[in-house]
Amino acid sequence: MARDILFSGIQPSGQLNIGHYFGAVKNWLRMQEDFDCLFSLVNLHAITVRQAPAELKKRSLDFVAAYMACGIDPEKSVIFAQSDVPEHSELMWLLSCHTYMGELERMTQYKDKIAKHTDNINLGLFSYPVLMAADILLYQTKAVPVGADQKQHLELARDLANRMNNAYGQLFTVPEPYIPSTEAGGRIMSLLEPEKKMSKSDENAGNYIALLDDPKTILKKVKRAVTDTDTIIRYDRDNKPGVSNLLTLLSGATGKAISELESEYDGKGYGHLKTDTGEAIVALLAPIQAEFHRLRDNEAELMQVMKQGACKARERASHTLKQVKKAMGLM
Ligand code: ATP
Ligand code: LTN
Repeated sequence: MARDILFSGIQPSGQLNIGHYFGAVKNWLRMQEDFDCLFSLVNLHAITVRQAPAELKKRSLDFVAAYMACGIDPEKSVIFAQSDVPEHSELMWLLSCHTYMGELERMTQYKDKIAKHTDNINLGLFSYPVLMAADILLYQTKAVPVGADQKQHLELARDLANRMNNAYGQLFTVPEPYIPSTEAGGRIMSLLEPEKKMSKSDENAGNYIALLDDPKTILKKVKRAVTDTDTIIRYDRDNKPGVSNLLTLLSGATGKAISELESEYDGKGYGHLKTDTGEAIVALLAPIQAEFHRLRDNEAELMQVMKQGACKARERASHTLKQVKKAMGLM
C-alpha cells in the first residue's frame, strides 16, 4: 500500500539551532520510517529577506549536510532545493489568484517580519504563505511536521486546498499539521529572552544554541540563560518561562519526562539544572557534529543528493501541476 506523503521545509538562512531540531527535525526522523517524505531547503522563502548569494549557496550545502547528519537518509527521503523545482513558483501564482488579501494581512509572521525589516517590506514577505501552500499541495501531502509558529500558515494551505477542490474538483489532499506540544519542543524559547521564540535570524547568538556550537560555547550559553528570582525548578510556561524552557531542552536531550525531571531536581539549584542541561545538549549534538563534518567535506556527494532529489521531486510536482492547469482551463 502507498504510504502517506509528508512534506516539510526549512529556510537556509542563519544557522540551524536546537529549536529547529526539537520543533521540526526530530519529528522528521521519527516519521521518516512511516511516511513517504520530502524535505526541502526553501531557498525561495529565504530570499524574502536579503541574502548574500555566495553565502546562501554555501549555507544551503551546510543545511543538506546537517539534515543528513541528524539522520535524514536520502535513500529513504527526497531532499531537494525549492528553487530546483520551478513548479513551486508556478503553482504559487495559480493559488495567489485564489488567496484573499485579508487572509495574508492577518499572518503574524508577516507582521513580525515587516516590523523587523522596515527597509525591505517586499511583496515576497506578504505572499510567503502562498508559496508555502504551493510547496505542500504540489505533492498531495498528508502530513506537515513543523513548529508551533507555522500553525497559521498551515491553516491557509488547508483552506486553499478545500477552496480549489470545491471550485475545480478534487485536486489536492488536505494537509494535516504535526506540531509537538510546547513541552515536547514545539516552541523552544530564546535563552536570554525566554518570552520570544528561539530564532536563527536573531542578531544575538547568545539567544540560541546552534547545532554546530562547540561544547564550551554551549555550556556558556546555557549558564547565561535567563531564569527567574525564586529557586524552584518547576514547569510553568507563564510564570517561569526560562526554567520551563531549560526543562524542555533537558527533557528533549535526555528523553526523560518533565515530571520526572521536576522530582529529580526538587531542592536543587538553577546552577545544577543549567550544568546538566548544557551537558545533555553537548552529548546530543556531539555525534551529529562529527557526522556533519564528515559529510560536509564531500561537496560533490551533497550536490549529487540535491540533484537526485530535485529530479524525483519534479516528476511528482509536474504531475499535480498539470492536473491543476487542466482543471482551470489553462492550455
Ligand atoms: P528565521 O528566524 O530565519 O525566520 P526560523 O528560525 O523561524 O527562521 P524556519 O526556517 O522558519 O526557522 O523554521 C524551520 C522549522 O523549524 C519550522 O518547522 C519551524 O516551525 C521550526 N522552528 C523554528 N523555530 C523554532 C523554535 N524556536 N521552536 C520550535 N520549532 C521551531
Ligand atoms: N515557512 C516555514 C518553512 C516552510 C515550510 C514549507 C514548512 C516553507 N515551506 C512547507 C513546511 C512545509 C517556516 O518554518 N518558516
